Amino acid sequence: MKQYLAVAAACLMAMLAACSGEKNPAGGERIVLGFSQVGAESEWRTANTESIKSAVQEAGIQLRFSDAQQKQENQIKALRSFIAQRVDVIAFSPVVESGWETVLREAKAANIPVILTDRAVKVSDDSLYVTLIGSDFVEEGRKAARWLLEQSPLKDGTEPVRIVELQGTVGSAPANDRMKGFKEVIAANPRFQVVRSQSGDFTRAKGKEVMEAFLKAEGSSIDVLFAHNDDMAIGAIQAIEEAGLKPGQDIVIVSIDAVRGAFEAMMAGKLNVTVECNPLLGPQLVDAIHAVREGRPLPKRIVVEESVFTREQAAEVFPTRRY
Ligand code: GZL
Repeated sequence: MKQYLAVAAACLMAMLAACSGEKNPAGGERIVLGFSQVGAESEWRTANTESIKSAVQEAGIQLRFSDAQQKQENQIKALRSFIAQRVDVIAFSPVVESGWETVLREAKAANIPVILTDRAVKVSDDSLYVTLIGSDFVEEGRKAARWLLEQSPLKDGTEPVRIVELQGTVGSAPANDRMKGFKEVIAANPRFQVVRSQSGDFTRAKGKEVMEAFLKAEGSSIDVLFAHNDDMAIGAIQAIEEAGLKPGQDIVIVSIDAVRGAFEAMMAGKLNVTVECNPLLGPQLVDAIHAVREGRPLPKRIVVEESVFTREQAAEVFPTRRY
């Protein structure tokens, strides 16, 4: 009986392997990865997608890619489709933190490991995913506030410093955590107060639109803009200039991501500082996929190292930037 079961199991594995894709260049069974990406909302996201696609291709992994256009329902549909296709591994960058428990349980029931890239999920059972590869967004928010309190032109003086905040996508881990880290550090100096805070959804267009509303409401009393990403900061810069004010001077601007557009704005004197958020997660995702397939243990959290770049450094650093 035992022999019969062993043969049956081997046949089943061979069938599953056969339907999961062709041979890889090395001659083994080609790994099939289902990847659900948030969208294409920012320079950061474009660089993140390029890093993942090129690393996966270089590793000979077959990629099934889905762009959710920043909609959670599209990501859930994509994950269900990957489960139905019986891919070997699922990876995704969750557009928001909550609402994943059911579909992640379906993936677990189908014995398909799930790797999170970039953003976290809130679930009751963290065995529903293997690991999260991404930045510490709370620390990014802290770094932005520390620059403001310790290095910005406003660090000295007695006058109140009025801050407006462009939040990322509502409910997303980077928006929640960057806000948390920023607030935690500015609480040390009561001169610094966030007077308005609203989501610009991580896009240039929405960032400009919300900054226009801030300027209409607050006029020239705004001292600082804290933007959760460079794309919203770049949109806001346009609004500030159209209001006849000088971005980076009349309004100090601190942002996050450190994408190419931010360096160009800093070199033009229109952005004061950007906190790096590294999107080049492709190689680490491939390493995690191989570890999962080979049964090697992985830490629950793989954090990427990051810096802070000021306007004064921009010209020197820009040629070395990879995204
Ligand atoms: C951060 C990432 C954020 C970026 C934005 O890891 O999730 O989403 O900061 C992007 O530019 O849209």
